[in-house]
Amino acid sequence: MSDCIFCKIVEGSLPSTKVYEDDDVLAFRDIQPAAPVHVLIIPKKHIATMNDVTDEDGALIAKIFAAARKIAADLGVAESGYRLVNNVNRDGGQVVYHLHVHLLAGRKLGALVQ
Ligand code: IU
Repeated sequence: MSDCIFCKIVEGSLPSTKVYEDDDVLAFRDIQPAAPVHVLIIPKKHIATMNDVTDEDGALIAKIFAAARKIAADLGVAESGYRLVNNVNRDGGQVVYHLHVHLLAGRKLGALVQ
């Protein structure tokens, strides 16, 4: 998907501040952090939204959550706590159409929905 910003980050043609990478998953700092820790965890493979995840992606989704656990531990927020968020389509507030999980932490987070 050539005009996908996150695919360009995966390819390295756009810069990012990486916090985790393996063969299938990349995580990097959000450019507009909503909390002291705000990391986006993405599959390297282009999947537009959660609606496009298939049963074959089960191991990949598990890897995204495993990465979240590791990142939370590495950044020292596992015990204090963190929130994982996936926005889907317009009403969910999705802006970038490449599947991503927000990892938010570093302060007491407020209401889930505004
Ligand atoms: P959303 O769930 O699609 O609404 O979140 C997209 C996030 O991607 C949002 O928090 C942006 O600040 C973030 N982001 C980014 O980190 N780097 C970028 O180049 C772009 C968006 I475009």
